[in-house]
Amino acid sequence: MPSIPVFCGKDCGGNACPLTATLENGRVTHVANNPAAGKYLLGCSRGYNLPSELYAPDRVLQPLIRVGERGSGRFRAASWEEALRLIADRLADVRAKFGAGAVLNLSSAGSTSALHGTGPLLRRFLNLYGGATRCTGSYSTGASQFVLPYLFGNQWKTSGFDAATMQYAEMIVLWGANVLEARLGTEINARLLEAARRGAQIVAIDPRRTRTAQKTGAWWIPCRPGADAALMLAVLYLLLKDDRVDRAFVAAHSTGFEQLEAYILGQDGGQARTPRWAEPLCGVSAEEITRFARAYAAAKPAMLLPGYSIQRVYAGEEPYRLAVALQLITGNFGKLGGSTGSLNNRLPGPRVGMLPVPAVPNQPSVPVTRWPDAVLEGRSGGYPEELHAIYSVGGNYLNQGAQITKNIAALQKVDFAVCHEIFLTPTARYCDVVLPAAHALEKEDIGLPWAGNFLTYKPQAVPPRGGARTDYDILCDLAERLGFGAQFSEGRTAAQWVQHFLDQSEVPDHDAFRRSGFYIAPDQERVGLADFTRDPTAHPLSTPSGLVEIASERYGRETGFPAIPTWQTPPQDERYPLLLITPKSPHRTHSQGSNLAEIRRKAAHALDMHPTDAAARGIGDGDQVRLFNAAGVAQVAVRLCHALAPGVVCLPEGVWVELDGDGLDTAGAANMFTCTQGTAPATACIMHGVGVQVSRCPAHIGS
Ligand SMILES: Nc1nc2c(c(=O)[nH]1)N[C@H]1C(S)=C(S)[C@@H](COP(=O)(O)OP(=O)(O)OC[C@H]3O[C@@H](n4cnc5c(=O)[nH]c(N)nc54)[C@H](O)[C@@H]3O)O[C@H]1N2
Ligand SMILES: Nc1nc2c(c(=O)[nH]1)N[C@H]1C(S)=C(S)[C@@H](COP(=O)(O)OP(=O)(O)OC[C@H]3O[C@@H](n4cnc5c(=O)[nH]c(N)nc54)[C@H](O)[C@@H]3O)O[C@H]1N2
Ligand SMILES: [Mo]
Repeated sequence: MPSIPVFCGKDCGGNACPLTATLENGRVTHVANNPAAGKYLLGCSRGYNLPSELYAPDRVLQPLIRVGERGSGRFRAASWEEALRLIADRLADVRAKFGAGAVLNLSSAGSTSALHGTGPLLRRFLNLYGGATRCTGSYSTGASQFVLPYLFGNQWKTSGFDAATMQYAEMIVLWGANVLEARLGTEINARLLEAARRGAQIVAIDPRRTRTAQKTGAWWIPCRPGADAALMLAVLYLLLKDDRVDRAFVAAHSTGFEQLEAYILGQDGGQARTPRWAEPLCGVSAEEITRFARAYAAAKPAMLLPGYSIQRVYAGEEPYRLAVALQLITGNFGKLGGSTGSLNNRLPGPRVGMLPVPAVPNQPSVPVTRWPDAVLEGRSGGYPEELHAIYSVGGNYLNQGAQITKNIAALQKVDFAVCHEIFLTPTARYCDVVLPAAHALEKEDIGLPWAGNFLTYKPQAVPPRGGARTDYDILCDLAERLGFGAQFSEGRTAAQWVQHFLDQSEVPDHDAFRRSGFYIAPDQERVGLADFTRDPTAHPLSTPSGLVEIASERYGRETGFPAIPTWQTPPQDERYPLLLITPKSPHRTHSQGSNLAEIRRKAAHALDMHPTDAAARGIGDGDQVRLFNAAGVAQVAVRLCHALAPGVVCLPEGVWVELDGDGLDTAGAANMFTCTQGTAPATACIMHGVGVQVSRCPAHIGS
């Protein structure tokens, strides 16, 4: 059977995993790992599942124009000509009346590849259109990407590590990182399992004892959500008390440590941030904190791998600043087998061309977390524009953005909303026009990995089903109608762009790359900021001091928050005493697959709850419950779970919301409970550690 190289291009923490597709009678029957990529770069179930997505019976296969109320899901089929004419007319109309900034660009990473990346494609299109309002920050790393430049300057972008260097670690601390289920790069899974087999100590600091923790025999430290900063401060306290601080290393590489030290020791007039102080905050006993601090101090080198979860919480800015401090004062920073404590995936990939996005001077923008507020409040709420239209490509913002009820109101308010989609998602249901987008296996492209020094390639495996078209072709056609077709396409077909990107690349043998689908760059053991660490004078950071700024006066000045990382007590509401976490499902990329029967079966959606919390509410395994807070209410089934810190409930993100007439979500969508306020100062989303309450449904509802 012929098989060809592919990758899925999903924003799943892999993005470009090397895969192959087997074809039988013109149909893709099977997706597997690409043997050309060796034993560490492996795909996962989400990639292997591409064919069931491709051939799903409910794919959108023709342009749809809304005929019912927004959200009703009632559309009529339309010709491409009619749908594109309507969109072009409406976009031209909005621009003429209100200016291009009245369109909100809601693109996301449904596809992440070099040409058909949905983010850059829509940005290029809307920037040439005149500069729509764009979203800044990120649902993924909003708080960390805000603070890391204060610590590292521009070099924050090269502060990650290659997964291959995990082989040198004596201890790997997965701090809120569930990498076997929520990938953070293609290679980490195999490397972590290998490290565990070799006898490296794996520590999992997570409110849940995840499969990652179980499979690696990890030491599980169940920290309460949003309390990592307290736990980190207590660990730092012990390192100070035990005199395990590498003072020469700290002095040579950082500034401001003494300010942090004074704070930790309580010389700021506050309490010393001891393990006893942290215990009630993080739910980990002082003895366990002490055991961990001592083991961490003794392990050389120790790699601290912070998940992105620990910054998607109240005051999520602080844990990343403290993770860096921990790696610095233990001397693990910038060393082979250690890490800087930064986001793992911040290292450059191989040189390759990508779709250019032209800049727009003074482009209006809103923090992504607040997009519905910007629509609902406009200038009166301090936002830069009155937003009249929404263009969404490669995202399911209604479902994936915080506070679903607000998102619905925003989508209801605009004059015009359009999206390109594979499926009729909750967001698509609120659009006026839905255009059928081609699937990953229907497009030729170059894959850009989330982390890793390699590239992948895929030819088109099969032509688009039904009337589907690629986002590139759709936007070319619209650009033509709006008068900037030549600028958008630069006269290139999709295939010519791909060749153009290859011509700009470091890939030496294009034919070999096209055949194998895989190119690997020479250096696979890069350590972020290694040069700086070796010689800080010769390779200074671009911070004011040239060093890592543990205390950043600039941060203090610009944000009004303390120059050093501190503990900030989250607000509490006694009506909502349980802390909800909403992690990734291993079976889905975000909301993708929520509509597919097989994935629904595998993902078996339920609210995980500790038996003690359930018993206190008279709830048994499998019972239907109301999960609620001030933002929303859902009905879900409970699954009793011992592998969860008491006081915490867990509802995986991504399930498509299904509202009944009374505003009750009967599906269990995580963002019914989150809100758009965000962290301060980054205005990044808060999706873990959200206060909720659970009550048993009356029998007649549950049965
Ligand atoms: N399967 C799958 N993998 C993915 C994705 C996906 O959709 N599906 N999406 C990708 C994307 S876009 C991103 S940005 C990354 C995000 O990756 P992360 O943000 O790291 O992923 P999460 O699943 O939110 O959280 C990881 C773990 O942190 C735990 N956790 C939650 N809150 C806290 C806390 O406050 N403290 C601590 N210590 N632990 C906490 C959760 O229980 C979970 O086990 O994942 C990528 N990987
Ligand atoms: N409660 C809670 N909410 C979260 C998170 C959380 O941890 N908890 N995680 C957040 C994070 S880290 C992220 S990154 C966001 C992700 O948020 P989104 O990017 O909105 O998530 P997806 O569900 O992956 O949406 C991608 C959409 O693109 C479509 N698509 C796929 N391929 C293509 C294509 O080639 N063309 C077009 N036009 N469409 C395509 C898919 O069908 C899907 O509907 O969610 C955030 N939301
Ligand atoms: Mo993300």
